[in-house]
Amino acid sequence: MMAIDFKTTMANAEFPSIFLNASGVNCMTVTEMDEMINAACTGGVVTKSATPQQREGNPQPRYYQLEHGSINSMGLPNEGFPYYLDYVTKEHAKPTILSVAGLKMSDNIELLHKIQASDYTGLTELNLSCPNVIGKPQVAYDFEETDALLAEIFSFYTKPLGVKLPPYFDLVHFDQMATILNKYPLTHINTVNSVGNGLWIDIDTEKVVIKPKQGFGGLGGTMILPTALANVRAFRQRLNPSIKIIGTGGVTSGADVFMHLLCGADMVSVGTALLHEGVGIFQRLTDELTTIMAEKGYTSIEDFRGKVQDF
Ligand code: OXC
Repeated sequence: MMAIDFKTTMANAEFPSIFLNASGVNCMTVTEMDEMINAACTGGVVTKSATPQQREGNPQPRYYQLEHGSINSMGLPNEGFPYYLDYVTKEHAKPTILSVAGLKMSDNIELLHKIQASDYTGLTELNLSCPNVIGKPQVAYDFEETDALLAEIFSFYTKPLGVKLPPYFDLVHFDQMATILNKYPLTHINTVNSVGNGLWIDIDTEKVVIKPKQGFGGLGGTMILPTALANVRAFRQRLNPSIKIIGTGGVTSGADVFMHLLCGADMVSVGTALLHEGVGIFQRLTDELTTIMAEKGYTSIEDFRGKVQDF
């Protein structure tokens, strides 16, 4: 099979492949982040979303595998911002994306001030969409607050910055959010975070399957693929071409990757399936995508990216 070049660039970063981990999976510790960097066919690594201080997260059990995906309510367990800033500031063989998640608006501003003042020059992604922090809503469901936050951030922030979005389910919401995002010099959006506050029940015990929030948690994996594709497609149709898209959600095969790319994704990240299969998944996805492209006579992603056809 002919090898295809999957290199891609975003802002000042040159990724050797389009594949990333979804933040939260395989990226909590230096060992896990190094494993992502060193694995075959990965583009680099996205860190676990960093909060200002180290956090234990929500009580266990907080992750459960479902037949068609997963439900989680981790609650942003992480080693704290200084740990991840230190990691990304060091030299690595592949680019890094520093994911940050303030627990309140002033945290987000403060974290970005710290990155601005630091030696880190790479990409940062502001997580506006964690559904699992008890008592905190997903920021990007509040359109006015998101607009005000980005206005404040871009009054001082000059380094490459993207945002991680929750899934939207209404075409008017895509219009409204895209109008807001298009006002700012964002490098990218990452769409979608988990589908917030699903619920699953074990019929033997008649109990919910995770402990936090009485069992409510974010859904990931195969069952959210159509939602992820819709979000990638809807934003690609509405965002300035300068804002790139990392497609996240429901990828378990090369065919799923192909669909994300047809919808307009520039890079593709993998969460639930990476957790179950390990970093070897990126070689498999690359092989499967290469086979599909070869069958169709495509030699580059640019031959079909964003070119999904209407009926
Ligand atoms: N999305 C997040 O942004 N964070 C994690 N889970 C999720 O689905 C978490 O830590 O709860």
